[in-house]
Amino acid sequence: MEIVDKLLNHSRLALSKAITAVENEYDDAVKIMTEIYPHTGNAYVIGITGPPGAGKSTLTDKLAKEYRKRGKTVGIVAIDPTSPYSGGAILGDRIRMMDLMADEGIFVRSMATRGSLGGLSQKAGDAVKLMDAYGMDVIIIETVGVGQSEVDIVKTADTTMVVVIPGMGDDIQAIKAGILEIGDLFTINKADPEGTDNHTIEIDRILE
Ligand SMILES: Nc1nc2c(ncn2[C@@H]2O[C@H](COP(=O)(O)OP(=O)(O)OP(=O)(O)O)[C@@H](O)[C@H]2O)c(=O)[nH]1
Ligand SMILES: [Mg+2]
Repeated sequence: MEIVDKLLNHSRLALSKAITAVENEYDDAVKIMTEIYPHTGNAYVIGITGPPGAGKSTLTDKLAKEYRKRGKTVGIVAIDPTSPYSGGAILGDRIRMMDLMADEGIFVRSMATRGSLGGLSQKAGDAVKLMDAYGMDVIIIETVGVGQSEVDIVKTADTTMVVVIPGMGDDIQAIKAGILEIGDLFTINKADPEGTDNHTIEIDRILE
């Protein structure tokens, strides 16, 4: 297919269109995925999840910049949270990542949940494969980890990072069943206030 040839030849427009095809379940989506499949499997995939406002986008931005410094290309799939959690987050993410978009070695794509997460983990997974086939060295998926679907989205990553913030002990208990079990890395973010060491101990105890 022409779109696949273009994508493999590093056309950002073709990559963008292919993700749109997958996202909207266009007729050619399955064929695109079949054709790109042999070109996948080279990227390192990082899943970042955690509660709303924990600082996931900020970390994604910094990680992407650090990888660029080391000469790696980076794809970012940001799953937009649904409105009950943070209505302004979509715009916030886009603005924060604006300076990344000027860099040819970075490709940022937001995928909306549109109120339902049905099928989204498959679509996000396909978006990752498309960026992989395009040739991105590292792909970061950011999602707000509050339920099973979000967990499904990140658990296929090579490394999964759960971002938590101090002083959310009860919340951690509540989300334990979902996200704490899938984390390879636990990042205690916004660690400026006092008592952060206690938080580390708290997480250690929950993980036992
Ligand atoms: N004090 C402090 N603030 C931070 C830190 N990291 C991020 N923030 C701020 O916290 C706010 C939320 O950060 P985001 O990176 O948007 O958090 P997020 O987890 O992506 O948020 P959602 O995608 O809406 O769930 C922003 O105003 C950041 O500037 C940190 O380490 N310390
Ligand atoms: Mg975010």
